[in-house]
Amino acid sequence: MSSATFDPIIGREFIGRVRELARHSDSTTNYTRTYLTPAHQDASGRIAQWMREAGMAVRVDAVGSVLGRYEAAAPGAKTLLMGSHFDSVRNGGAFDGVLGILAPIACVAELHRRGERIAVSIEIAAFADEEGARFQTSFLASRALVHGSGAIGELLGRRDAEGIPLAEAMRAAGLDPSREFAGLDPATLAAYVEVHIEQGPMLLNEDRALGVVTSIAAGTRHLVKVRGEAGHAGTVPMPMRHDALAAAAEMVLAIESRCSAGGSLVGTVGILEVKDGTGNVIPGEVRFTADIRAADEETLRDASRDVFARCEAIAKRRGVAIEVAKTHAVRSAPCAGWLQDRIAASIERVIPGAPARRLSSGAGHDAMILAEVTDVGMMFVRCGAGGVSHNPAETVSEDDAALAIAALLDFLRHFDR
Ligand code: HGY
Ligand code: MN
Ligand code: MN
Repeated sequence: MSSATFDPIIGREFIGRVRELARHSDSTTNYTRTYLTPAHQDASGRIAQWMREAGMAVRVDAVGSVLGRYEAAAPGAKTLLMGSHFDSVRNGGAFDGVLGILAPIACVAELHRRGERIAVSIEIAAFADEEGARFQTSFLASRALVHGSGAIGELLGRRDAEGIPLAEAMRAAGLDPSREFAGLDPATLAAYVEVHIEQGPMLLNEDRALGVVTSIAAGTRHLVKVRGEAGHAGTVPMPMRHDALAAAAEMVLAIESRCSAGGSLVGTVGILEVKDGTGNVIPGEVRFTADIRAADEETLRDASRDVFARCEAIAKRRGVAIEVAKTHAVRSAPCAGWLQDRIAASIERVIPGAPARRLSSGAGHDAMILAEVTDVGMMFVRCGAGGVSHNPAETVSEDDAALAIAALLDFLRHFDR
C-alpha cells in the first residue's frame, strides 16, 4: 500500500470519533445502542453536531433519523444521498453502520474546509433504526425515508422486551407516531451510496483495504411460537410429554441442516425464549426467530418453504402447536453497474496497482431499501479481527479508514451526474 494516497491524521481522527460514539451505549458493559433509548438520542445529537461542524444544514426526520445537507455548486442540482445506520445489535461492533455515517461527514468536512462544492448536493442520512434489535423493526428508518409513514404504520404496535410499544417510545423521544409524511421524491436523487464494513473476511484474506459491492442478499425473518404442555419435570413420563423446548430445539437443528445446503444460503436462530422458564418445569411455550438469507429469491423461497414444512412435521409428531409469523422480508438488491465502476475507479486512484475487488454482500443494508427507488452503490471497508462483525471484536484500522475517506472524497469530486 506504499503508493496509496491517504492522510493518516484523518484516519486517527475518524477512529477517535467511532470510539467516542460507541460510548453512547444502552449497556455499561458492552456496545448496544437500540432505537430511541437515551444513548441512541445522545448519539443522534453528537452526529448532528459533527454534521453542523462540517458545514451541513441538519434536520431530524419523523422517525429520528438525522439528515445533513451540503448544497451543490449550482442550484437545482440533484442530490447524492449517502449514509447508514447508527443503531446497533446487542453487544455489537462499533463500526457497523457508524462508518457509513462518519466517513461521508469527514468528506464533507474536507470539502467545506476548502470551500469546495460539487456538481450535486450531498445529503447524509444517519438512519435511526436498521437492525431493529429493540422492536424487531429492521430497516424501519430507511423504509420511512423512502416510502413515508405508510411503510411503518403496522410497526407502531410492536413492543420491546419491557413491553413498551414503539409508538410510546417515539413519543418519549419527542417524536409523533401519528404524524403522516410522504416518502422522498426519487426524481430528486442522483443515487444512493453507502460505505460499510465488509462484515466478512474476503478483503482481509486478500490484503485489500476497500472493495466494491455487486449485490446484496435477500432475507426473511420469522418469529416461530411453539406451544406444548407445561408439566412437572419429575412426574411426567418422557413418552407423554409435549415439551415445547425439545420440539423447538429439533426445529432449530432442522433450520441449520436445511440452510447448510451450500452456496449463499444461510439460516440463523438468534433468539430463543422459554416462557416462564423454570428449572423443574417442562417448557409449555417457546418462541424463536428464524433469519434465512440467500443471494437470490428462488433459493430463499425454496429454503423457507422446506424449513417451515419440517417445523410443521416436527410439531405434529411431538403433539405441539406451531405458529409462524413473518416479521421482516427484503428483496435482494443489485448495485448499479455505473456506480460500481465509479467506486472502483476511485479505489484504483487512491490505491493504484490492482483492479478494485468486487464482491457481494451477505449482510443486509439500508441500500436495499433505497434500491427500491434509485440506483445504489456500496463501498466495503476491510473488517479486521478475522472479518468478524456483530461482535465487540469488530474493528477497522486507522489507515483503512483514511483510505475509505480518501476514496469516497475522490468519488465525490468525480461525481458529475
Ligand atoms: O442483519 C443484517 O444483515 C444487518 O446487520 N441489519
Ligand atoms: Mn448489522
Ligand atoms: Mn450494518
